[in-house]
Amino acid sequence: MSTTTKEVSRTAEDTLAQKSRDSNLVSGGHLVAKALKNEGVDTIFTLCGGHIIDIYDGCVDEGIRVIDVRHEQVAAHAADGYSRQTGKLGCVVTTAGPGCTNAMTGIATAFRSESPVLHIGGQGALTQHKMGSLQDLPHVDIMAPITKFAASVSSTERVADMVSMAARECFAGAPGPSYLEIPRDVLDREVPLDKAVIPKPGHYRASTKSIGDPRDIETLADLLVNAERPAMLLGTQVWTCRGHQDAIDLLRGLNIAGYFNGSARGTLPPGDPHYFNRTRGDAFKKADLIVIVGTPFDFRMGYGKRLSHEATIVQIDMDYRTVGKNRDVQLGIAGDPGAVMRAVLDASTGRADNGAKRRKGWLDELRALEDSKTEKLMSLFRSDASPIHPYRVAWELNEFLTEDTIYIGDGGDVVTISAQAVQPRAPGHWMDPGALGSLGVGTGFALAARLAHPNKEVLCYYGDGSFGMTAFDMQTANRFGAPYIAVIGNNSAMNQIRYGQIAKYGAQRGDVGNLLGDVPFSMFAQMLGGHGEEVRKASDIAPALRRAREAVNSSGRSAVVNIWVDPKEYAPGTKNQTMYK
Ligand SMILES: Cc1ncc(C[n+]2csc(CCOP(=O)(O)OP(=O)(O)O)c2C)c(N)n1
Ligand SMILES: [Mg+2]
Repeated sequence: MSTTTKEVSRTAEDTLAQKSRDSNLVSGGHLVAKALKNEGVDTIFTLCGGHIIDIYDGCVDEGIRVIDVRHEQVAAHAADGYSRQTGKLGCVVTTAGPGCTNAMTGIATAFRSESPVLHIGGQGALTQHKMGSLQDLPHVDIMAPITKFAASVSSTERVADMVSMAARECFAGAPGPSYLEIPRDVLDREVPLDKAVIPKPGHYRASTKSIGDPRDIETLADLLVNAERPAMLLGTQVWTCRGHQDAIDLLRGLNIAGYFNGSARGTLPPGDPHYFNRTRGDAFKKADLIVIVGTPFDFRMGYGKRLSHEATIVQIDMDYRTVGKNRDVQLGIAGDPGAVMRAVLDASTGRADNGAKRRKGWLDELRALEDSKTEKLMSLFRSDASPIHPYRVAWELNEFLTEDTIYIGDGGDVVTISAQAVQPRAPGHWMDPGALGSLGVGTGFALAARLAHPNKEVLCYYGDGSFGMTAFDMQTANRFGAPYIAVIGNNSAMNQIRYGQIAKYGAQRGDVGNLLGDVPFSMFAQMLGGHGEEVRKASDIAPALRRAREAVNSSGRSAVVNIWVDPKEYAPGTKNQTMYK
């Protein structure tokens, strides 16, 4: 150690000693960490910057894990993913200016997916307000339209109070993100501990497990008990509010056909008598009662237009504003989906006849249709074609999943196709970007899922376009002992968009702005010390996946299986351009 270094470290020690003497003082960054701890946050995702370092120092004191990534977009997706996996508040901390703007896609994704994520961002000192300080931007104005709450903190005494306030806002109605800007001098300043407002854990929140109007519970119980052909669609909120067991009990108790989308995929495993997958459109045309739970009538639902006009429609949602939007409903309930479904089950139990037996024929009819639809897809799923058919990859992925594999889809056409085959085996084991459709979510989600569940396997299926967006944080996953299996459906293009271009402008002019070239991504994993391989034959997919699993488990490094798929094959939705309809 040189003399200068010694001097520096002695000075640092002195400062620390000084700090411990002034234990009645607390800085803004330490107040952030205290409030996060009180909120149950055990991990923050971040990329450093001079404006925010005092938060890290506070996290050291509070025992909060600091996961530093290489791009703020990944930090925000990881905070979202961590929240999805733990059921608690996710937290991303970014520096001022570009730190904030880089994280915006992740926050916007959480906004459209209704994930409770707190984004804390740095800002120039209040004393330099509007003077043109480094990285100064109007963060609050920028973040307001994509958050439930966006504010700046103007006094150190209020830092913890406002962190708690922003966190509370994340859980108002349907969850979502909040943004809190903390100017540098507010964050660094020390104030007497007894002057700081620190809401007491467990004393600044109400339960949000509302059942709505109790009379509506009775009405819905009546409707369900009397329905001949009921179908339920369970969406992301069912998982967000951890209402999956309530959903399962209701489906089983009343013998109802269940369909699942978004994060609710995996609520029931394939093979369960109440799990249906391929017949949603048929059920929605023929059902006499359709109950939509925790998912809006947005583009994924054809804005509600594809539901039978003869059926009685019931919508349950955490957001009052979502109920009845885009599509009339006969009954709307604003409340916690799990609590509502439990109350409806309770209200229908004990009735002389809950209609369960009567519905056997309806479920049998759907099951037969379901089986014949699967049968029709089998030739694609089993295809030996060369180049590899993307349906075959999807099928192999499904075969490969275990009860403990968290599956993440991040890509265009290949991932759309995978949704037809991949059926997660347990609740919470499916992650997708949600309604924002943001490519690049995969790496942050994978990192977060593995950190939240160190004993589970994480597999992310990427398109080659998506992989290129955020893959560098695979190194972060390796660095923090959170390795995962990356599978790439590589068609050397942004194929989902390319299809529409070719259809509209012809083959000659259709390849503009969408060809990516052939990249042997296996070498990327190898560069990071992990296992990587290229797959060009359908029969090689399964063994390659097994080797990747073994390599991740034995080396602690992420693996890449780069599968070359046929760029001329597309998903039916891509061919019909249904995403724009
Ligand atoms: C961040 C972002 N940019 C652009 C798009 C538009 N987009 C949707 S699918 C797609 C192609 C994705 O390519 P790839 O991941 O390789 O999957 P492929 O369609 O080729 O299977 C693009 C660019 C988007 N959804 N998100
Ligand atoms: Mg591609």
